[in-house]
Amino acid sequence: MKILIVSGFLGSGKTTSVVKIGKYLKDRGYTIAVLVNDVADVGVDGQVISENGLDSKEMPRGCICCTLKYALEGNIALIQAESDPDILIIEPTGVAFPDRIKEQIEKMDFGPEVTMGPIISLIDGSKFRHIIEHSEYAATKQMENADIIVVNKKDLMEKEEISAVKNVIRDINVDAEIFSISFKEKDLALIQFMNAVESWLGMEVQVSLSLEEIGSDCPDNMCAANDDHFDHFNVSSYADTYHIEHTIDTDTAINAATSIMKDLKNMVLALNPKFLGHLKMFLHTESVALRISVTSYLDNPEVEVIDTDISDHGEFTVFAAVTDVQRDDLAHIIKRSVMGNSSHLGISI
Ligand SMILES: Nc1nc2c(ncn2[C@@H]2O[C@H](COP(=O)(O)OP(=O)(O)OP(=O)(O)O)[C@@H](O)[C@H]2O)c(=O)[nH]1
Ligand SMILES: [Mg+2]
Repeated sequence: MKILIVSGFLGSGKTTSVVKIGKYLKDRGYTIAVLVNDVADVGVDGQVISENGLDSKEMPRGCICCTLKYALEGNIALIQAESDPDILIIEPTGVAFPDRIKEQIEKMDFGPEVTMGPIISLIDGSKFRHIIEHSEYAATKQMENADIIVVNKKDLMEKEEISAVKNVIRDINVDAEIFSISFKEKDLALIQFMNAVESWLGMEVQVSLSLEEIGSDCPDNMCAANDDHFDHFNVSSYADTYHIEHTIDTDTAINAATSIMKDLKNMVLALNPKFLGHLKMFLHTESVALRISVTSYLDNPEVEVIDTDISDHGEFTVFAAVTDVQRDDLAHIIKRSVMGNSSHLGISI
């Protein structure tokens, strides 16, 4: 089993790329599992990944780069015992430092069959300036030790901007392979990126069998101070799940979900007009699975309709992880935005 880490700040496109990478490698004949870590109590991305036909396991409530490191070891061991895929893709939270996760894994004793693949680090190129302005140290740290860096959302950038961003990244990490990609489009860069990932996966970098203890608590106060507040990006997070009582059609689902996310965004804007992060929602009814995202104060809700074979469980999850807003405020406004639209959905709480 080879382990591939796909990291990057909140909303940079990790889940979107994990689905693409996973499907690509699956088509190439590899068996794949995905381990996805969300900061809040209820995860969203595991559902999105499963709906896209990949085996996924979710680790909510914390960050695997620190507070959940023992759970990370347990989950990798479980995946190895249960399905032992050729490739395990790990999607950490948007506030994790991927080199720390790699370090933790290298200290775990899984035997010679478990080897490390590359660290891939994504950055939303269209918000590069904003992210660096807000959290230069942490954003830099996410890219410093990556093997492959992706300037994502190229479709939202001007050509000159792409080269300028790549130049800044080159100064941060002289060794990494750097790609500019849109995971929303089929372009040559995407094929080149997939080839690079596959060639990295062909390399045997054995996980050390050192008997060294798994490192004690985070040095330099770099990891999460607790489960939902991350000092280095100053991000708080909250998520809640609601049950839909009635059957609703696709249009109603899209309208209601978009309206909830618009209201939520406006309420976050009132608390922090320049917020960065990710507001996301996953809604599954009898007829449709929807994913809705807002990744900063600059965006409008983006709705993605996912073809689904999985039967209805009539639930939806609303998740918010944003900079410079209190967790209690997030909890409050998530509830308000859902309740304000509850007549469309027949929601029970
Ligand atoms: N325009 C554009 N949007 C993209 C691209 N890649 C991802 N997105 C969108 O960006 C939003 C966030 O994508 P995700 O894949 O959920 O990001 P993430 O990094 O997994 O988010 P978290 O797990 O919450 O940190 C979604 O609305 C995606 O559709 C891209 O290349 N171009
Ligand atoms: Mg994600």
